[in-house]
Amino acid sequence: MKKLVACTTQSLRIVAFCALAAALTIIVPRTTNPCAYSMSRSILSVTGLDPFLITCSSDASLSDGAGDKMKAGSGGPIVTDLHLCGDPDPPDYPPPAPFKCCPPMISSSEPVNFTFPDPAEPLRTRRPAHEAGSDHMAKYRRAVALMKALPRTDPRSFYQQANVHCAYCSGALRQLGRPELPVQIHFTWLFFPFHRSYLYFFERIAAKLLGDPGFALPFWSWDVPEGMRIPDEFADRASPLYNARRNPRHLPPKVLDLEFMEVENNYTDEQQIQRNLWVMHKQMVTNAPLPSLFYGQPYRTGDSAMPGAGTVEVCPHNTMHVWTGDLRYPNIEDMGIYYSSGRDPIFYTHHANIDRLWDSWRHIMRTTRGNQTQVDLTDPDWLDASFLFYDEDARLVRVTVRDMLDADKLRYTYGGVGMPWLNARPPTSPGVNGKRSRLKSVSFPVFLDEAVTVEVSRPAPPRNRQEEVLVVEGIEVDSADFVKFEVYVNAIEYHKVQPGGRELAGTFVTLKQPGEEAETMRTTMRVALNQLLEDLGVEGDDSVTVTLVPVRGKVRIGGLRIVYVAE
Ligand SMILES: [Cu+2]
Repeated sequence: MKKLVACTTQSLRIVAFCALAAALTIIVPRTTNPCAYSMSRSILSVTGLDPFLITCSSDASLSDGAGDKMKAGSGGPIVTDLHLCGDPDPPDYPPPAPFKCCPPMISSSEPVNFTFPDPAEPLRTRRPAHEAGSDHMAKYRRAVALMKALPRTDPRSFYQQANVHCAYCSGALRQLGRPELPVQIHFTWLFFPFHRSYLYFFERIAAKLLGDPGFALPFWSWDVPEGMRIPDEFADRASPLYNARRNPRHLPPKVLDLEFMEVENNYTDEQQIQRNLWVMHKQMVTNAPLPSLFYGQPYRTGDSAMPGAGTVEVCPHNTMHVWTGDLRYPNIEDMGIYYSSGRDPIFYTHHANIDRLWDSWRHIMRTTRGNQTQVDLTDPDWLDASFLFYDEDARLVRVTVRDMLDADKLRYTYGGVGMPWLNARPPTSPGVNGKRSRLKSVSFPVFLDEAVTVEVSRPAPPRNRQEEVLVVEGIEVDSADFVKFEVYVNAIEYHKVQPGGRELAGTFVTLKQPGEEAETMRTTMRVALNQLLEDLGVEGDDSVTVTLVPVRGKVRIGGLRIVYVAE
């Protein structure tokens, strides 16, 4: 926790940063015209990678409805602009090779607004990668080979495609209107739509290079027993899908651990598969009964990065990144850290599964709560948030979240696997709640050096049925580290809970962050309680005991409270 407690250095840096930001505010007029940002353009021109001319967008090309709000300086949808791209924040440990990640600026780099594909286009069916040897895996292999063969200056090359992820999560891209703030698409409500649009263009580029308009990405179905290993194709050293920077202990036939955090467990394959199914059930069903709990927290222009992640992003998304990455590297390249994860061809199949789970979650919500259930967020700052991608013809396209809500309109679907975790409700462990009367009083904030148990009172419920949510507030972690802690409910003797059992209400996991500007990551976590309290048979209690258990890394917790949420 050296960085969290080194207050003096930290404050000096903050003062220096604020002074710089204030100076920037004077030098850089807050306008939607990126040409005004002479400083960021000069930063861009020294990044050195891209030999193309920098062209200036006109105001008109950016007028996607966000411009007026931008002038206010805060609030409004997050809008990105390639002209506001600079050096990424370096990771805390020296990377295996220096890197930059701004997309190339080609002379035609004026964004066009996204248009939907022709409804007559064949529907692409993404299929599971564990069907190794099948045609579609052979096509994916060939597509990656073709992308790798393109020159690095081509925005459709594998090198540049990998850099897209880096640019959107390593501090390289800045918020239009607030250039002192990075665009970070993780730990926010942008997580699902950003990655959907990223894969959409990646897939179409692959299809074009293959000359196969029906090409569909395979997905790594790590949530179903047959898919709970690295698919064989990725482990073939002769394949372009191979990546040397993966955990050598996790090659097939090793069964994956959806809650992995650096330490191997000694479960049998059967136990591991069962626990993986419980994790899936918690993250997809019981912990995600509301859109905000599934998608993540609001993130608008002017906001600090990483306000809070949705259930699936934290786990299994983050945990699978760490499980796949190579622990012999201190940053866990390639998959275990944001800047390099797109370099591993398995990333796109991992995220296709995340994207599939987005659709699965909507399906579950509609089948359990009725077709009229509102499954998408309705906030215009979510719907109008926009990202830039190069398409299969190397045209720069501005795409909004609103464009990405209907996979059918995007002409793709998923097939080949079911939801075996749908009814995999984890077991309870009776008699683990010890004696509340012996609890020590806790004053927040607390450093999680050891497990902390707190009695949290439940406010009087509103008359209409709403979701009761435990909010873990003011979480602070050292960005240089990756961190995991667990949240148990009514399990003071948490070590007696069956691994993966019901009292383990939630798991918090971060990936390592780039350093510099954000040495401390501040975020929040939310745990849905209705189903949990029903399963534990304690719906009538006035309070619950919450035990926070550190697993990996150092973390400070600002407080705990219970709220009721209606959506
Ligand atoms: Cu990811």
